[in-house]
Amino acid sequence: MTNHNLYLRLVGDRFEKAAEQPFLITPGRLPLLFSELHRMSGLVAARLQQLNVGPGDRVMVQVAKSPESVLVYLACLRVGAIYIPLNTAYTPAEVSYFIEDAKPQLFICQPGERENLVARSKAGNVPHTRTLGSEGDGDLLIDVERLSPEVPVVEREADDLAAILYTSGTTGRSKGAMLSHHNLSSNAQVLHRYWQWQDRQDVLLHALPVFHVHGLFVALHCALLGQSTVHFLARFNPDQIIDCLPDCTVMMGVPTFYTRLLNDARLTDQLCAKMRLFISGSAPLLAETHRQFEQRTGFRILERYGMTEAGMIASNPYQGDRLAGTVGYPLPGVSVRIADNHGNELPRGETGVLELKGPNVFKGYWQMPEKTAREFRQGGWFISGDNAVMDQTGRISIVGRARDLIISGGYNIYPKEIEAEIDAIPGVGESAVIGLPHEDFGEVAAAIVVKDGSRQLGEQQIIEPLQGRLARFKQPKLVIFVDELPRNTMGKVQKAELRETYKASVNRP
Ligand code: MCA
Ligand code: AMP
Repeated sequence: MTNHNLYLRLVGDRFEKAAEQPFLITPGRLPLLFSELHRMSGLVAARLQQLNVGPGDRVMVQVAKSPESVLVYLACLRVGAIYIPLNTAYTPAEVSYFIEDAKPQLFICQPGERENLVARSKAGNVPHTRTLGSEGDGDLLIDVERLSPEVPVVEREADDLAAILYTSGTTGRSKGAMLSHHNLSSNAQVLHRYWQWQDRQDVLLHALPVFHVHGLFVALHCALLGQSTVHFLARFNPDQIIDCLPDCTVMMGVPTFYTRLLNDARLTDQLCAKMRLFISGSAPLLAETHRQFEQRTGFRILERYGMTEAGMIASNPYQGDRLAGTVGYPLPGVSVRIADNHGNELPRGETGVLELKGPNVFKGYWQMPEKTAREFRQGGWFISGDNAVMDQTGRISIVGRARDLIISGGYNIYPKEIEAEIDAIPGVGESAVIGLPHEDFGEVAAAIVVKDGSRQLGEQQIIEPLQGRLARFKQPKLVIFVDELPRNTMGKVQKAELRETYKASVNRP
């Protein structure tokens, strides 16, 4: 049997004879070298085995971005475990749900969160809880050097799961998108070719979080396939970005990265002299940002489109027109069609829901077969939930969302989840959470609240109870009280009308 384990493609023993080339350069730390990658992921894999983590077991991870966190990911692949990264902003209450749902064999959290989370792990019957800090500290890796790194790469079939990434749902309940070894390796190989990755020469600027597809798979997989050195920054810090840019050739970011860089006078064409490619995705890039960026640096940002359930789906061409406001063409091997609400393909030029098929499309939602079935059309087309239009040449523009979703600084916020929390606050009659334009984050969540008259309510009485229940980025940045919500004749809340009414309410960060 062919071993489809993604680890073999990404690392294997490909780099053992590599010269001392850095893989991850992290400020203030010694670089993690390519030549060390197989041995070090072997040590972590040996630790996982000591904790009885084997093929098919889930390893849930809520840790700071660090070279060690990448080693944990690679070690999971190597032993055939399923990697489940969580946003570090999630509260213990949110994490409890994921633990309950995924039933991990091992949960790894930040050392400072241990107290908060061990009880949750126990309640969820997680056999092992360990800690990992941003410097590799914590108890996960204690004495790991004493173990043998000779851990074989477990045989995996193409459809075996490599990772589960949680994505919120329109019902408010998070769903685990199951991604197979083949989903991830096929997408990585396509991107590596499509963006003309320069093997051993590209240097990647990485300031994205590593718990989402963008920072974890798109960026790191391309770097591994291309044996690229990565400036691996904990977060988007303008000073560090400006410091690193002269040494880099590729940057991937969400639109907020680009608007923030444009607000920094230090961004010049000279600073980007070595750069080859700026890529944007996860949220719509404004045409104005595209234009200003080109004016300032000479680079036309390459915008691409993807989603957790399918990795990357479409991209502007590497060579050829990178058009602002479009996400380019379906990637090789990916089929895209624009359909009406019943799954009938629409003629070019008409707006409808984007549906897709291809080796990148996930295996379904973890333990939700019915939900999974509802998201696919006959013939295997996955319904993306994005509204789009395709021109005569096949070029795609995303024009809106069929589902109720806010994208803030590249993070998804599902209004339903926030509304459920707000509606539970005493004194609230009902609420509607909408996305409003915001200069820095693109859009942010705002809550429109109707009181029930039983008690005095101000903004603080709405926000306060959300602390500890919802991650900060999901919490409304503005609360507006109204007498009633606008509804249509069917009784449905008219969110478009609310968005229009309050569109200028939050603007500056
Ligand atoms: C932080 N805050 C936010 C956000 N980020 N609020 C709304 N939206 C956000 N995205 C809040 C914090 O809770 C805090 O609130 C305050 O803003 C400042 O937080 P800080 O951590 O300093 O913010 P930052 O470091 O400046 O981060 C902003 C950021 C970051 C750089 C835009 O959110 C980011 O890296 N986003 C990228 C997300 C991403 O990778 N998305 C890809 C997923 P307070 O002060 O009140 O406590 S999508 C995907 O993977 C698909 C497949 C795709 O197509 O790529
Ligand atoms: P996620 O579920 O976090 O993977 O987010 C995926 C969603 O992000 C997609 O369904 C789109 O709505 C949005 N998205 C990603 N890339 C783009 C883009 N380039 N333009 C517009 N929306 C995007």
